[in-house]
Amino acid sequence: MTQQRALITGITGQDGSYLAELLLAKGYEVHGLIRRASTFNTSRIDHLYVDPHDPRARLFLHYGDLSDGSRLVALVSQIAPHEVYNLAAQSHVRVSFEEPEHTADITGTGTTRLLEAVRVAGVPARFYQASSSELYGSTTPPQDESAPFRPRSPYAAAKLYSYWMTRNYREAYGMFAVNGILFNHESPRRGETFVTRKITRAVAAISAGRQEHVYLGNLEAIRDWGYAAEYVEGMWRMLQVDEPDDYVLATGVGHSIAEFLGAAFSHAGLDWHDHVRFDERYLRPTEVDVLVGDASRARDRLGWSPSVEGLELARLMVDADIEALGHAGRPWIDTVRLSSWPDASDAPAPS
Ligand code: NDP
Ligand code: GDR
Repeated sequence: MTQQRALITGITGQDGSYLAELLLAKGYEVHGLIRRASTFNTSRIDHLYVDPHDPRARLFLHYGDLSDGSRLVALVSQIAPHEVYNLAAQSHVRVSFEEPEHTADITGTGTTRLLEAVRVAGVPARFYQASSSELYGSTTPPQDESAPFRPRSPYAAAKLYSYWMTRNYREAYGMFAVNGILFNHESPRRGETFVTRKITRAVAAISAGRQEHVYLGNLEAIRDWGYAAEYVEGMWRMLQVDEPDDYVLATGVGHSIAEFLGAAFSHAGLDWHDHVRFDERYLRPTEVDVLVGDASRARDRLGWSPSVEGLELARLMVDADIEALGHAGRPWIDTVRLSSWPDASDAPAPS
């Protein structure tokens, strides 16, 4: 069988690291786009890295940026991937209100640059676009693939443009290009400024006596939180079916930030009311109040269904952050729970 090659943008992020693990375990050669930074920014994938001089190496990293279209054309031509996963983005909703133009350039136009690179390179790659439940904005839940989009932030508006460009390349050029409309998914590798990880890190620091309070914004918002390691399996499955389509991935269960706080703090024997303070800087000019997804299409057509829901995740993340504090803050590397996916159970372990 031909060696499958995948290109992942955003490989240094939460999802990129889990997806790289999953694809390596399935035998893929994995290529990742990384940004040059003044410090190392590969901590989430360092455990996967093998020196490229080693003949067993199957993970290769390339400098590039979604702002640099000619570099994307060169890389796609050189790698000739069978699958392209576009996970890179300015992914923080609150930050997108501070940097709307940059967010439009990377989270929006960046997708077009990559789609165009695949088209211009003439590579018949299947293309995955990281679309988001933020597209639904103020739409009443439960939200499925036919629910209307009402974006409420520069981030969501940029993702909406990417969503439609992905569909347009599918319809205009016959490209196998799909949108995964993913509801919030978290893990011990979640970025530290997203609310779940901010809370679970604070719980660990407070229970270790290193911190007293954590400052948060709106505690009323409801989110449908799933486990990132399970969601990357759904991404991969979207590219394995015969016909391209768009899919929601979600647990179908919503919890408020306050409920997540309750689960996380009580897991460490603490009462969140004693430690949480309000800071208006964490409010958004326009908030998304309730996101709860309906992933029936993914269940019926892809055989995908999640097994970890929000409050269980809160406990899992608290445990991981407590453990991470114990070894000098090194990132905690959980392994993808491959055992629940039958077609991956006999795959080799990541190198
Ligand atoms: P992260 O914020 O953890 O990772 C974002 C990645 O994008 C990082 O690898 C980052 O690189 C990279 N990146 C940022 N800007 C650029 C750029 N200009 N050029 C190239 N790479 C860039 O996001 P997640 O892993 O959580 O999410 C993955 C994708 O899925 C994102 O597009 C996000 O918007 C989307 N999404 C996420 C959901 C979630 O709940 N996690 C839900 C729905 C959609 P660096 O490490 O150098 O900063
Ligand atoms: P979200 O995630 O905006 O849903 O985007 P985030 O964790 O940032 O916010 C979730 C909710 O928590 C409220 N909140 C706070 N949020 C943050 N970050 N910090 C706080 O202190 C705080 N206090 C309360 C927010 O107002 C919001 O209601 C994530 C990202 O991963 C996107 O890239 C992705 O597309 C969506 O999930 C689905």
